[in-house]
Order: sequence, then structure tokens, then C-alpha cells
Amino acid sequence: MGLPQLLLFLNLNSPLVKITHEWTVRGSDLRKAVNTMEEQSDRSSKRKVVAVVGGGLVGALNACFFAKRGFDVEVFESREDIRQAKVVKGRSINLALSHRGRQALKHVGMEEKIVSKGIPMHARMIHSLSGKQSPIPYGKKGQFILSVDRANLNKELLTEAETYSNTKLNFDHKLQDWNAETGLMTFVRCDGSKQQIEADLIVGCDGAFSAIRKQFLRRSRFNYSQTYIPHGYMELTMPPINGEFAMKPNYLHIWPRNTFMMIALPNLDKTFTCTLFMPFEEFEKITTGDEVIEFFQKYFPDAIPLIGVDALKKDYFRLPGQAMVSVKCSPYHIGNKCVLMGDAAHAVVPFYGQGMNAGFEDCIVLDEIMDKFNDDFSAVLPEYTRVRVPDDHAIADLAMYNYIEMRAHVNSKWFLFRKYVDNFLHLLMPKKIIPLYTMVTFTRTRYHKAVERWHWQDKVRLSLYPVSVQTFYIFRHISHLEDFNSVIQSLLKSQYYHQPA
Ligand code: FAD
Ligand code: EGU
Repeated sequence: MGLPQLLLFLNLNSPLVKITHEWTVRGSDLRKAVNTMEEQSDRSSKRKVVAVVGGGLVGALNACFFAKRGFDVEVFESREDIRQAKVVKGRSINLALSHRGRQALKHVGMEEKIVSKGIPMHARMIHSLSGKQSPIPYGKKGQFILSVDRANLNKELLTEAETYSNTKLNFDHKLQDWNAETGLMTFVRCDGSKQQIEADLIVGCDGAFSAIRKQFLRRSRFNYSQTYIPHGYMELTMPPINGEFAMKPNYLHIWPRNTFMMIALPNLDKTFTCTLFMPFEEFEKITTGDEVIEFFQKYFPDAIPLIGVDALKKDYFRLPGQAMVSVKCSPYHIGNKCVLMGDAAHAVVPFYGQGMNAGFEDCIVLDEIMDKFNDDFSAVLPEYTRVRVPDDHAIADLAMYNYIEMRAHVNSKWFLFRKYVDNFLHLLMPKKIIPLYTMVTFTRTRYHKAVERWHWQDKVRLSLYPVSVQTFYIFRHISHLEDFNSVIQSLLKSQYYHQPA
């Protein structure tokens, strides 16, 4: 009879435990025997306890990574178990999953499961003010991103973490405070009770407003910056029409209108989640249902019948505009005790679709360093900070840069034009010039290397300046630019997209 079975018997807590048909033993005697065995095995191979604070996307995935390495993992999540909850509160309904995120899921054997419930988006669909839709492929055939449901992804990751016998999920555990000297954490529960818990390693995956990070802020030589952008976002649902998607499903729909922007990602239930981005003061200017319609009439007229006048009037006032924050900090660790990952370390604005992807990639990077340094936290954590900070800062900067650029002068024509120039140069020099979004979205090129390369490519572009300027003026003086684009596009398609891999 193995140890687990013995323990099972003892859990029955009966004074007499029947073990076999031949003999019976008093429970207390048995318990003593088992305790000694446990103590011995404890001493010889005491498993290290890793506390993952935050059971969101990055925390739940990270729990799988640590469990796979054989640590005893305890996840502490402030909310109730979302798998039991009726309504899941939280940010954005769906997310764009790309290569970096998929690679991380693959490491824990979850890629297929998630991808099968995602909706491929092979191209963006640019909506002009006149209602014309123009697709721009993300890349070659087979290069696509996926629209995934946040709540479902989180649930699947929690369920996966739970399949490891060395993992325990603790819901309704909100980290209140922790001590950076002793590593002692204090949790509060809904009923007001408090618990103090110790762990060998604390992994802060508690999001953009991280409670773990508060102790970092009190320390010397910790760098920190946070920036709220002037824009807020609001999610609106576009229902199916006659049981079918209201727009083409396999696209990321974009309505670029400089200061105002809307994007829409498809869901499995044939709805689209539209995300409207605009300055807070503009959100506040709109106070009545009629004003909402008036606003949409001016900037997104084609979306009105698709969302529906009545739904739009109601949906808009359901929640106020939500804030977006960018957070950068360093270092990511304290000694051999604690490390920040995901949004807790680097909240980025959503204008590259990389927040979750970067957080998932964090998990791979830490895992690789754990391999290299044999799980020795005192060597792993400084190395993780050294390697990861430049990349996370690079994606935070890129996302902010794209926000500023789009806000300043990206209307539908400009968006189409820029993407065509990028793709065209790539077509001319496929090895030399790779669009930035391609490196970011479809490769695991380190973010800071992608930025370096982008600056370098700019110089190459500059050497082609006469050509670019000519092209630009030709484009500018064609009044029906989008028709011209479709010509270029079929050219690109025939030469590039069917080119052998
Ligand atoms: P969170 O998802 O915030 O999880 C943190 C968890 O910690 C939560 O479960 C929370 O309840 C828990 N917690 C918080 N405080 C405590 C505490 N004190 N004690 C215990 N638990 C605690 N990323 C993409 O890759 N692609 C996209 O398309 C994309 N779109 C986005 C669109 C919008 C509008 C926004 C706002 C973000 C978008 N992102 C996208 C970014 C993405 O949402 C985040 O990067 C991602 O959710 C980060 O995961 P996380 O686990 O680090 O943090
Ligand atoms: C914003 C909110 C198009 C989901 C950046 C592209 C985003 C997403 C783009 C949100 C844009 C912007 C890229 C992807 C993606 C584009 C990208 C933005 C998903 C440069 C749920 N962005 N997003 N860039 O290229 O690389 O299509 O909320 F409008 S996916 Cl802002 Cl690839």
C-alpha cells in the first residue's frame, strides 16, 4: 500500500483503520508512522513553495509553468472562482492572441485547446467614413492572429493549473500587504478574516495596480513611472444579424478617425465586441441617447445599423469610459524572494495588442532562466530583471508611440497607405525590411531588438527617400486612393502571398 492511500485512510479520521483483510492497526499508531516518513522525505527533498499572487491570465499560466517544474504552487486570487461566478467583471471581453502568447501556451500544452476556441483574423478590415471596407492582410497565408475570449482563457488556464497535484488555488484571498524582509504575506477574505502565509518565492501577477509592487515602491533605487493617457475606452456589442455575424468574421475591424478610433473583434457567439477609444472629455460631452447617435452618425455611420440604434443608446451609458495606464518599472525582483510579472511589471496601452502576449512571454523567459540556473532563485531573479526589463520597456514604448501616432494623424487613408508602403518595401527586400508589427506579432524577436532593427530600417528607407516621396505624392494626388489600393493589393497578393515559404 502506497503513502497516498495510507493518507487517505487517515483522513477518514477513524480510530481503527482497516488496511488489509489480514490485519488492523490503531489509527494513531499509523499516523505516527506516516508522520515520521513525511518528516524524513521533507528533510531530504523539501519542495519549495511558490506563491503566485493573482489568478488572472498571467498568474494562472505561470502557475502551470511552476507546477511543471515541480514546485509546490499556491495561487492567491482576490476574486471568487470565475468558473463558478455568474457574471465576470473585468476588463475587455476579447483579446488578440498572437505568436508570443501562443508559444507560451504551447510550453504548458495548452496551445491547441485555446487556438481551437479562437477566431482567426487574417487581416485588418479598414472602414472608411464613407463605409467602404478595405482588407489588409497581416502577412502570408497562415499568418493570422486570434480573437480569444478573456473569461474563457482565464477559466481554461485555472483548470489546467488545477490538474497538477502540486498546485492549489486559493480564491477570495486578497493580498493586503507583505513584508519584503520576511516574505510574510497578509491576505484578507470577504468575511473580513485575515491569514498570514509564507512562501519561498512570491510571484506578483496581480495586474496593473499590483499590491505586491507597493513594497517595491518603498525601496531605494526602484525606478517607477506610470502614465494615464487622455483617452478612455468603452465596449459595445454588435449582435448577430439573422443568426450570422454582422460583418466579415475573420478580420480585426478598424475605424481609424484620428482622435476617435473604434476596433471590433469577433466572438464565438457571432457577436462582435467593438471598442471605442476617445478622449475622456469627449465621452463626457455625450449625455443623451440622441447625442450618441449624432456622434456615431458623424464618425462611424456604418456601425449604427449593425449595433442598432436602441442598443447603442443604452449600451453607451452602461459604463463610463475606462482608463488606460502605462506602467514601467525596474528592477522586477527583490533579492531571491519576489518577482513581478505581467501587467504588475509592465502595464502597456493596448495599441499593439501585446499586453497579454508580453506577459505570457515573461513566463517563458523566466522558465528558460530557471533551466539555466537550476532553479536557484538568487541567481535567476537578477538575471530575469537583466534580460526582461529592456524588452518589456520596449513594448511599452512602442504601444505608447503607436497610440500617439494614431491619435495624431491616422485616418483610414493614412492607415492603408502606411501598411502598403511597409508591405511594398518588404516585397522589394524581403530579408532586409520586415515590418515592425510583423516582428512584434509573428516572431519572438526580442522586443528591444525589433525596435533597434526598425530604427535601422528607417535609415534604409531614408536612402530610398526619393522613391518614397514620389510614391507618396502619387498616392496623395489620386483622389480615389482606396481603388488604387485594391490594384496594389492584388499585385501584392499575386507576387507575395503565393510565394513559396
Ligand atoms: P490581470 O489580467 O489584470 O490579472 C490580475 C489578477 O490579479 C486579477 O485576477 C485580479 O483579480 C488579481 N488581483 C489583483 N489584486 C490582487 C490582490 N491584492 N490579491 C490577490 N489577487 C489580486 N493584450 C493582448 O495581448 N492582446 C489584446 O488584444 C489586448 N487588448 C486589450 C484591450 C484593452 C481595452 C485592455 C485594457 C487591455 C488589453 N490587453 C491586450 C492587455 C491585457 O488585458 C493584459 O495585459 C493582461 O490582462 C495582463 O494579465 P495579468 O494577469 O498580468 O493581469
Ligand atoms: C487594441 C484594442 C491595428 C485589441 C495597432 C493594428 C488592439 C487590439 C495595430 C484591443 C490597430 C492598432 C496589432 C495587432 C492589435 C494592426 C498591431 C490592437 C488588438 C500595430 C480588445 N494591434 N490590436 N498594430 O496592425 O500590431 O492591425 O482591444 F488599430 S492586433 Cl491600434 Cl497585429
